Amino acid sequence: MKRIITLQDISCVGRCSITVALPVISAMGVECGILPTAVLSNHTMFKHFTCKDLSDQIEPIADVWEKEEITFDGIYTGYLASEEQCEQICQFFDRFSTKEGLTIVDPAMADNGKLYPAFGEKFPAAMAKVCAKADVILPNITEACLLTGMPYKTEYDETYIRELLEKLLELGCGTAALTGVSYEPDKLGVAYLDRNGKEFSYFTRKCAQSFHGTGDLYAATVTGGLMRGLELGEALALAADFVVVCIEATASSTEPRWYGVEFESQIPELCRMLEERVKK
Ligand code: PXL
Repeated sequence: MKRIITLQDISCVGRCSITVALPVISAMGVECGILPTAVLSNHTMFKHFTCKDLSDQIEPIADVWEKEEITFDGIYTGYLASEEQCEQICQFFDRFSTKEGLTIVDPAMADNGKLYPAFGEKFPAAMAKVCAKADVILPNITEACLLTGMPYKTEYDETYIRELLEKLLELGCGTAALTGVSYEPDKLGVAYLDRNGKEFSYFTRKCAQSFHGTGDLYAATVTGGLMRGLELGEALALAADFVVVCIEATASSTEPRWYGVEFESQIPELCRMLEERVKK
């Protein structure tokens, strides 16, 4: 069984980061180790939150893993707590990434044209350095603009998306996969470009409602799919299909949308979708 390590926060309530990555990746048949970078009462889209930064734990934990010769087939990072922590995560990549292993960075820091509340203006430049270490990055359009300095647009064409992808590759990552791409009102999807010029895109129907935490659910599912041997395009498509299934399962819920998507009831469906695609 493949083993990955995911570095992101624990938001105790609100279905994001580790509370999504751990159940989803485990259900996909991949061992999921965690390195919590901060503990929050809940994610920062609620009105109030506490945050205990765990930066001082990263190095001692990494030291022990090195001593114990613990290795990972993949490293997957999400929400990070500070600019300094981004620097520490870069060092973690230098210590633990291997030629055969995969590094996946979701630069979870912004959406809908805005940085998340806990971050200052300098954060995107620090996250850009983490992206430089990745085989695959998974930004949404807002994050891609903040990482590259491109203007944020809600209406755009394929030329704009291609330019964003090219600029993202200039950060130094192997493949840039842009999420939340939409050229038609009822379609939403993902587009990637790799260093060899390979292009790919995949679209699903666009759901009427949006929920918090879908980016984390998307990145966790991509990570699980890649670790189970799917090609990048297949893993991106599986994750897009699974997020739609989860949003549709959540749509009738009366809970506010910052409680995230109901992925729990859809885990059997994820396993079914995955096994069908792994066999092909
Ligand atoms: O879903 C991304 C995310 C993860 N972790 C924390 C967040 C957010 C988005 O707001 O606040 C703590």
